[in-house]
Amino acid sequence: MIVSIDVDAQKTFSPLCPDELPVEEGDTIAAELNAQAALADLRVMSKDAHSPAAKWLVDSPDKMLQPTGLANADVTWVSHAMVGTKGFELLDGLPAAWEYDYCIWKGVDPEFHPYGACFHDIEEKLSTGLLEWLHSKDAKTIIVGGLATDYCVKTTVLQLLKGGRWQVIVNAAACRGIAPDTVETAWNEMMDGGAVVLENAESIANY
Ligand code: VGL
Repeated sequence: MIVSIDVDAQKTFSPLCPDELPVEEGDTIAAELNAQAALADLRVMSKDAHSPAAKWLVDSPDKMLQPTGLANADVTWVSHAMVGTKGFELLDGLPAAWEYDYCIWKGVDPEFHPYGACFHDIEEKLSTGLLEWLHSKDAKTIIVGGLATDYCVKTTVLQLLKGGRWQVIVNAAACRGIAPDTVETAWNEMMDGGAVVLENAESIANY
């Protein structure tokens, strides 16, 4: 089985939500995500699904990335992907939520701010069910794209690499990142961990 995963492809991580976490060009990846999904048998999506009661929340981007002291939320972030808001929505051009074969909402608990789609917690003890689901479907190849390269895509890819003997391919054209230096480190970490990073869905089709 080939499985395609759309990681947090939400408006919050795009210029459509300038007061949240606007990743440059974050709103341009839907076509590439659809193209990689066309190569797969099954399609999964994850969403950040946060609460206004989140303990890691700060009121300004200047106060981001400060340690929180919480076990399952490493640093502070501005409000983003609050359930029911525009930022929570999937990018235009993607399927409706119910058209995916498996969906994950993460970061629902106000004490938790996970990055990867495989675990609800940073300590990676509380499964979202994704790894178990992938095993139950006998996944052989997993193609990943989404937002943001340097946080949720990276962590999801590293969790997938540890979680099974499948091949993990990252579609670079379907990813956008927050900051150039952390994006570069993220690509290196993913490749060092064993991920195959390819330019776009067309290169994946020819791989
Ligand atoms: C993300 C930073 C904070 C992501 C989520 O989805 O990559 N990044 N929260």
